[in-house]
Amino acid sequence: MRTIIVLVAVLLPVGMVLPVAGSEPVKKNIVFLLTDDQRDNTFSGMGHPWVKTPHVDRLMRQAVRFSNAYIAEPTCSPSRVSILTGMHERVHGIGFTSSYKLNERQWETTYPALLRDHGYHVGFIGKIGIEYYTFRNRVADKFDFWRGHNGWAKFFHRTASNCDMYRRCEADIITPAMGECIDDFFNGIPVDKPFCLSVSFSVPHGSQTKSMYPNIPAARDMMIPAGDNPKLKDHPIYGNLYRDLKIDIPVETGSDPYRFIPKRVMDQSKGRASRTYKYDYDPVSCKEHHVRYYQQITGLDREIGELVETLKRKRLWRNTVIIFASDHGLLMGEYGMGGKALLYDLASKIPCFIYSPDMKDSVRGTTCDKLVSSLDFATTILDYAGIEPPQHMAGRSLRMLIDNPSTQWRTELFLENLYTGRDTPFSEGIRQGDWKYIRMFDGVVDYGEGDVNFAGRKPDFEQLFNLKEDPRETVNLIDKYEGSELLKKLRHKVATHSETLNRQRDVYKKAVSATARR
Ligand SMILES: [Ca+2]
Repeated sequence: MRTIIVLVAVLLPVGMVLPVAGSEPVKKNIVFLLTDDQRDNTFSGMGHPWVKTPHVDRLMRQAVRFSNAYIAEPTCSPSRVSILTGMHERVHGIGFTSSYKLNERQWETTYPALLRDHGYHVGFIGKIGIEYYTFRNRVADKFDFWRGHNGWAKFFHRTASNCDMYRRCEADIITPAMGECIDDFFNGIPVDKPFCLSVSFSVPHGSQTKSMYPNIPAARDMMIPAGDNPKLKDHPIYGNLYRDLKIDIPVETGSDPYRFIPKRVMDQSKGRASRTYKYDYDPVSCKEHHVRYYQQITGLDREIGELVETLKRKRLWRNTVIIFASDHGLLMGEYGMGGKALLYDLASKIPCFIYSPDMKDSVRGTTCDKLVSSLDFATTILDYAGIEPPQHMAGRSLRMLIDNPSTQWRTELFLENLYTGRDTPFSEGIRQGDWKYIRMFDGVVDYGEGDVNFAGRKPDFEQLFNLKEDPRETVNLIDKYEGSELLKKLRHKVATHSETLNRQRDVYKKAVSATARR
C-alpha cells in the first residue's frame, strides 16, 4: 500500500488533483493575470501596429479574446475591489474617495476567499491595492502564498519602501522580479489541491514616473530617454527598444483639454495634469511615455511566456485556466489629457482573453464582441472552480460565452467612475449597440450615499458618442440628439441602473454590516 502511495506522489504532477472513483471531477487550476493601466489593443496579437508581444500572441491564438471588455471602475484600487468582489464600487463602497472600507464579512465573499474555503491553494503576487483602507499589513494572512504589496511598485523595486516582498529576488526590475515570484509559487504548490494564482503586475503603470531616475524630479524624468540611464542602456527591452520607430503620438497631445470636457467640470490644474504623474504632456514627454509604456508591455510578455512554459513543464497546462485582464486603461495625450477615471474607451476598456484547456478547437483564437464587465471575472473564476457565486455578485460567467458563443448575453452595460480626486467628476454611462451615453456630476471627495444619489439632478455635463462612426469618441453628439427618442431612452437607462444600484447598496451594506473608514 505504501508503495502505491509513493508512486502516485511521483507520477502525479503538482496541482493535478487525482480524481477518486465516484468523486467530483478534477478541479481546474486558475491563473488570473491582471495588469495595471494597460489599455485595450496593446498587444501585437490585438492589432497594435508596433509593439512586440510574441508570447501573449501565441497564448491568445489558443484562447478567446473579448474585444468589448469594460472595467467596472476605471481607477486602480476600487477596480481591484470590484474584481475581487464582483460588485460595482457604488455597492461595495470601497474607493480612494469613498467613505467605506472592506470588512471581513465582505472579504469572505471575494473569489480568493471562496476558493480557499473550497480547498484551493490560493496565491497572490503583485499589487493588491486594497490596504489603503483595510487589513493594513494583514492581507498576507488571507492567502496560502503571498508575494504582494500595496500601492504602486517602482520600476527599480529596491528603492521602494512598499516592496520588501521582492528583496529576495535576483532581478532589480519589478516585472522579472514578479516572474521569479511566479516560479516560487509553482515550486511550492501542494499535490493534493487545485490552485488559484492571481498575479497583479504593476506595469505598464510604472512607465511614467521618476522611478527610472530615482534622483531626478518626476517632472523632468519623462524628458530624458530611459535608455540614457546607465543601468538600462544595454537592456534588450528597457534600453532603446522602440526608440528608433516613428511613433504617432495622439494628435491632441498638448492641446486644449477643455474642448472635450469643460474646465468647470474638470479643472486640470487641480492636480490632474501634473501632480503624481506627468500628464501635462508635450510631444517629447508623450513620445517617451509611449516608448516606455510599450517596453513595459514587452517585458510583461516575456514573463507571461515563462509562465506558460512553466505550466507545460510541470504538466499543468491541460488543467489550468488562464484569465487575462487589466485594471483599466489610460489616456496618453488623447483629448489633451493623460490619466484615467473617465469613461472614454481608452480609460475604461481593457484587453481581455481567456484560455481554457477544455474549450472547443473551433473557438480557439476567436474574438467575442459581446459586452463584458470586469465584474464577470469573479463569477467566471468561481464557475471554473465549480463554486456557486454569492448572490451579490453582479457578473456572469464568461465560460458560457466560451462554451456556447451564441449564448443570450447582456446588450447594454452600465459604466461608472466614482473617483473624484484631482477635480475628477462623478461619471455614469451606458454602452448599448453603437452608442455610449455619459453624464457627469460635480465630484465630492469622501462621498457618502447621498452624494451618489443623482435622482432628479441635472447633469453638469453630458456626452453622446456613436462608436461605430466615431471610435475615437471625439464628436460629442449630445446637442444634435437633444429631444430625440434615442437620447431620452439612454438617459432613462442610466438613471434606472444608477437608482437600482443605490437600492442594492443599501440592502448589501446592512447584510454585511459595512464599516465606514472615516
Ligand atoms: Ca491602475
